[in-house]
Amino acid sequence: MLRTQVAIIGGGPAGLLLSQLLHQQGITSIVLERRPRDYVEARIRAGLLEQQCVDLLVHAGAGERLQREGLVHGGFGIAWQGRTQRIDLQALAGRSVTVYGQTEIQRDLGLERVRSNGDLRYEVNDVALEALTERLARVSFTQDGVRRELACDFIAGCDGFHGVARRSIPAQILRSYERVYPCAWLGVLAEVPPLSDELLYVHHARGFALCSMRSRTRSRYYLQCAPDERVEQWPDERFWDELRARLPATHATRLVTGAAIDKSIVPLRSFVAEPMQYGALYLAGDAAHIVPPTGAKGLNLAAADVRVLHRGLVEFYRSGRRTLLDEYSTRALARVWKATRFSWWFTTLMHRLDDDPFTRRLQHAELAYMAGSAAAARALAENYAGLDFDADL
Ligand code: FAS
Ligand code: PHB
Repeated sequence: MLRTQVAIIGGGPAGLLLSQLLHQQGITSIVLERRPRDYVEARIRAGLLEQQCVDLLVHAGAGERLQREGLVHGGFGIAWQGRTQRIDLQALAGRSVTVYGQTEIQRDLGLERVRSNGDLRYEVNDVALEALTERLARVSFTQDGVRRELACDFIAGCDGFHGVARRSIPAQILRSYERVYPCAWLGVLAEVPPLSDELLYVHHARGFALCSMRSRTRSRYYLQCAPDERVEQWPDERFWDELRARLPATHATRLVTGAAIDKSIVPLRSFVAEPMQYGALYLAGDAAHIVPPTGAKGLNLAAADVRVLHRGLVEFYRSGRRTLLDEYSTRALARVWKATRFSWWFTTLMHRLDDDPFTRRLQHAELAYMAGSAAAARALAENYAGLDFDADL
């Protein structure tokens, strides 16, 4: 029987960041990841980080390349009906954001864990959680065809939306809240210079569009599409034509196109599971909550969960006290619901979710109001840049 202090299910950003932060405090962990390492490191997802998330990665010792190569943005643009407004994050919220791909964060954390002899096990199967309410919890899994058992004090469920951890909480205890949006995002990555120095969020009658980037030579674009569409229906030319059609004329002329090096479609949903703790099991990241990517909150929320959880574990192993651990679910959910509200609001404002002309008028009126109201622009900036970690309750 293997033994560790914290068993971590899932080697995504939440799992690796937790494992690294615990290591820094002398707390042992074993990370169980079902996919191969190169698959996890190649998965194209987030690209925008709150300053507090950057600070946490730096604190974890995985921020050196991020600080060197990340693109710091003091604002972003919103376009609608041919108009463009800049949201000055620095002036309105006193904070900037950083563009740095999740693939890079995954690689940096993976390297840091290997450098400090972290116990990361990739390609494990059939992870099962047991004895969650007993003194020692147990995790069983298959590695290289051998069934193994792991005894631990705590289990961190960092295995994403489709993982096993959340499903290990008894149905009579777990409550789920969900909103599924009638659209998806078609994302393209291309080795072409970005359209502008900052991100641009586009509200258009044909649907939402987002112009983002990964570097000064690599761009990331998203188009709102129908939830049942498939990538095969979107050859590169159709993608660029549709993007150009949704951009303000000034931006459309500057668009540089090229072959897509990655193309994917993700459904849009808001999902929150409560509680985020059951016995020795603590859920963090997408295992407990999903937000539509419009507000760029998914990865940032995962980091915020991990911050609260690792503090609780450190308090426990240092003093035996469980105060922060007992408050974990309440603290984490307070932030999760604020980010869920913000992501729902920004998605509803910027997407074409119905064909009702009244809705359209409301969206335009809210965008025009925001263009003329510092208070409204500040509310957007505060949420987008990230609410204070310590104001979570
Ligand atoms: P992950 O899903 O990343 O990791 C979970 C891991 O657990 C995976 O590696 C999985 O293989 C593993 N696993 C699952 N089941 C298992 C099992 N039974 N046993 C062992 N391992 C198991 N967020 C932002 O903040 N900003 C953005 O700009 C942004 N853009 C996004 C764009 C897209 C297209 C998508 C899809 C998401 C985006 N997100 C964004 C959200 C995204 O970044 C997630 O929030 C983030 O990956 C969450 O990290 P984890 O909680 O670690 O979950
Ligand atoms: C991205 O670059 O992938 C990205 C940026 C901002 C978002 C969503 C995705 O809101």
